[in-house]
Amino acid sequence: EDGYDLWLRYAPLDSGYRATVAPHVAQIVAATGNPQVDAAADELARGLTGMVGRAPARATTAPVEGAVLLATAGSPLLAGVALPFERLGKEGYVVRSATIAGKRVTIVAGNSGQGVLYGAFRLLKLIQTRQPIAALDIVDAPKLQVRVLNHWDNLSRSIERGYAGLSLWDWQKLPHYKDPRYTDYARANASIGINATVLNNVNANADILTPEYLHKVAALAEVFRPWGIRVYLTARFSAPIEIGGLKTADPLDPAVAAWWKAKVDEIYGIIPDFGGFVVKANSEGQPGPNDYNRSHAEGANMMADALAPHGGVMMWRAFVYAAENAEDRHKQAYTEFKPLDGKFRDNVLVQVKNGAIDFQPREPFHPLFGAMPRTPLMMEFQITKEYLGFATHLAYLGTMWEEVLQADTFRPARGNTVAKVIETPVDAGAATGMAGVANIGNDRNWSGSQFDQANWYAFGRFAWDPQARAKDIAQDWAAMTWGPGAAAPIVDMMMASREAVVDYMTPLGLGHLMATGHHYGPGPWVSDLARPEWNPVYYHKADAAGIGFDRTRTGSDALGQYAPQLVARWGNLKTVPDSLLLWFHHVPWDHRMASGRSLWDELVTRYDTGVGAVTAMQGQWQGLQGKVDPVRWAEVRDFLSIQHDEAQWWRDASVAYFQSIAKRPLPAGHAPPPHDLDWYKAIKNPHAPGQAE
Ligand code: BDP
Repeated sequence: EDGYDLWLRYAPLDSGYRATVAPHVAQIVAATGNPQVDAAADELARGLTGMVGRAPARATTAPVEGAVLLATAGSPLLAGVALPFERLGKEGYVVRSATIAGKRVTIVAGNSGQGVLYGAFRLLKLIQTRQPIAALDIVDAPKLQVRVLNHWDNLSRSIERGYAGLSLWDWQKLPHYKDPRYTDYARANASIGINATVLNNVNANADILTPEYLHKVAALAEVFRPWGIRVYLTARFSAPIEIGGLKTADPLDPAVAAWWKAKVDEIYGIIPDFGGFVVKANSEGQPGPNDYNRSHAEGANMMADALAPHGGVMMWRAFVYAAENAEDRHKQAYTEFKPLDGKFRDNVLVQVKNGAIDFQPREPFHPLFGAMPRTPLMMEFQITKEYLGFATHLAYLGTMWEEVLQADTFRPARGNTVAKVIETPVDAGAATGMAGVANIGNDRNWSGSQFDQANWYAFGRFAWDPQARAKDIAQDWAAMTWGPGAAAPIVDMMMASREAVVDYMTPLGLGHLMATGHHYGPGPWVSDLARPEWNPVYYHKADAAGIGFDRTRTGSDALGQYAPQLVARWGNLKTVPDSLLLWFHHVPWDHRMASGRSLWDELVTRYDTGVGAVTAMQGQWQGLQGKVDPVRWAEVRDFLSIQHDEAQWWRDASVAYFQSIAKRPLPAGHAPPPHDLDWYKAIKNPHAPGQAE
């Protein structure tokens, strides 16, 4: 095993459990003709063959004792059975044990083929995780409508911030050759409820919208369709100029609107179930409506109007910060978007990043959540670990996502968590969604490491249910991916892993301290980049007096963008959690922490705690030797040793640098960095993967 099979390994069951399953999976009955029901039946057959050891019989009618029945509402197969279709929505399912015409069967039903498909994967998961399946009654439906991966894939097949090889999309061979891997990609996504994919980078190339590429995109859409996945594209705002021959991309120019309308009509002519667009506008050099003194709403609405007649969705990113803007970067998206609340069309989803700044190992939730009650907001998580050690460091992001989703916005009142904000439609017709920046490439193991598969998996689960719990998800993933016997210690490793990264990279609310270019190694000293907010010194503001970014009223007052309850809690040194201390406050080095240590001593202690946590993971993994398959085991062992060395590097470089400013001795029992600061500063990493093109 090399990881290619992901969590869909379908390894043989032990005989005891198999004996309880086999009588309930004797036959698969599915009326054919619905491509998604057919996909469900094929997947079920594949999974059962692997796990039970023999292929179940297939039929279209006449279930035998122990059949699994796959059917949509209204199917004659379900005649006489009352099922709660009204609770399932478009994509939900019921999995229920029942007796039909004297035969015991398991029903997997939905209002659509897609619901049936998700139900089939649920049944497979029950077996993969060794649950009893004799008396099932499960009803489930996704809480969000658009559950989408954002691939940051360039047409050259390089991937921005991707650490798992090249893009899966082999544009040169498409549309003629459809790599079988596209189907496996779609299966994996369907298994976790992902129903949409944006194929290309948010830093977009307009060529994707030319007919040549649209036919290639159509070929992918065709492969994905039976798996319930719609294709979306990023649209470069200046495409009317670049590929349309117009002189302007001004959203209020009728010729521009007409160009987009014709372009969208053309796309739907080629891809009838095309999902829509994602746009990154006026951010990091991308063109946008501000170039013409138009607002983000005017830009988004113009494109949304072109999509609306086809049912298309316009995902407009709120990740904006401008070179000429001296405002704290934390504040800029809120400043720009909050006044636009209620001004976006119904089919616009404003896509808000996790963290006001940029996907750091820990940030407070983005203040836009809860602040735009009349605008559909979708969450954007980064699955690819740009700021958490790429694919080589083991960091399970489920805990981070749960922390953010369960954060209380206190808007309009206590209890309105980020999860509730994104799952509650702002009005009857409004869309909901969650986006994840994909960590997938053409590496055999898809994600660049075995454990990064867990983040892809967890993203799907949270997009299905933002109230899900990281631990439950880790348990399922570990059991399916490594086998139920190995799951418990693996879950322990996963649950502690993200905090370890926080500790050895950016403890106590620090953030964005990465070296130039690659975001991999430490560079807290960097101060020579063109824009102030690209420099780590901008974020930590360490000086002789202390460290941290004063974002209270005496500083940038970014804190003022949150609800008053949070202003009170986070604005007070006595009540702000340690985890956000330096995010919001500039704190004297000798400040007394809850632990009783001085801030300086605490900082050093945290760095060492982080390194120690990686040592602990190495020990836990050692204990799994022989309990999981050898090739994957060895790979993880070796990656953990990379992580250990690099955690130490982060710790040593950071301690050396901050000590040069704090000018305090290390607390007792903490070793000095083995080299001087200049040695760490001299380390360059010019070939770190995943750099921007
Ligand atoms: C930043 C990445 C950059 C992306 C940008 C974005 O470093 O490569 O283009 O996010 O989300 O974190 O647009």
